Amino acid sequence: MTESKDRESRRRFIRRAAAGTAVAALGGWYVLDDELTAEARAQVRPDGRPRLPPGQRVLSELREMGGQMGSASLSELRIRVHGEVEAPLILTFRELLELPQTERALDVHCVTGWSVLGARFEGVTLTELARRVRVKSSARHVVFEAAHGYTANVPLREAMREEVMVAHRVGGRRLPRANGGPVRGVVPNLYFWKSAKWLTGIRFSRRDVPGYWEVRGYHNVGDPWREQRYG
Ligand SMILES: Nc1nc2c(c(=O)[nH]1)N[C@H]1C(S)=C(S)[C@@H](COP(=O)(O)O)O[C@H]1N2
Ligand SMILES: [Mo]
Repeated sequence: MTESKDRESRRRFIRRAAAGTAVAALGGWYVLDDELTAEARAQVRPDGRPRLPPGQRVLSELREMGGQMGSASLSELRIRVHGEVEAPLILTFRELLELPQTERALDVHCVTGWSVLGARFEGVTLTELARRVRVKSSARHVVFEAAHGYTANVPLREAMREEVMVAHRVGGRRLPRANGGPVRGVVPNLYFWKSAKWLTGIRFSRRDVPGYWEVRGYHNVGDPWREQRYG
């Protein structure tokens, strides 16, 4: 290890320790944080639900959970917004950036038991996209479509909540490729598998179409507060 790298990792350690964060190296800096977990357990969200859903513990930052990555190319990226809509769209990355942008601190909850609190995602809200394509009244579901055929189904009502977005930045920088960059869906009020990485499309649908994990035993809806983990 070079001296500067050593110094950098020591600085990181000190920063975290000062923030009261338990630090352990587990293939990186991923730590289930008992203090943050206890803090979050004492908090209530504006909607009256506990900040931390049952059975979850807090991780200090987003972890890379794998999956079959999509292309890293920004120039070739296309996001199709289609299905049960009056005016389907195919957005380039540049066009996505030209739409009204939203930044939100969001909590995400993985079905395996970790949560990340207050990750600052930036992107375009789903309601904004829905407005532009003029979703038909017959639509009832949204299918998030991603590279290599990964999909995640979300009831339209959930997808139209104001915090649901198509994100291209997190924590003030480009969304890392391992976390779904260039673009991912973020559906914070459902388990994190519903937040499709390497997004290629948003399809509005009349019918419910169970997605990649939903046909492999995960719950069809996936509400963390009801612990809808497995179907
Ligand atoms: N395209 C795609 N999206 C995906 C997945 C995947 O395998 N492929 N895994 C899901 C699961 S199970 C989780 S927990 C989160 C993990 O996101 P992260 O790697 O940014 O933590 O992405 C979700 N989105
Ligand atoms: Mo997951």
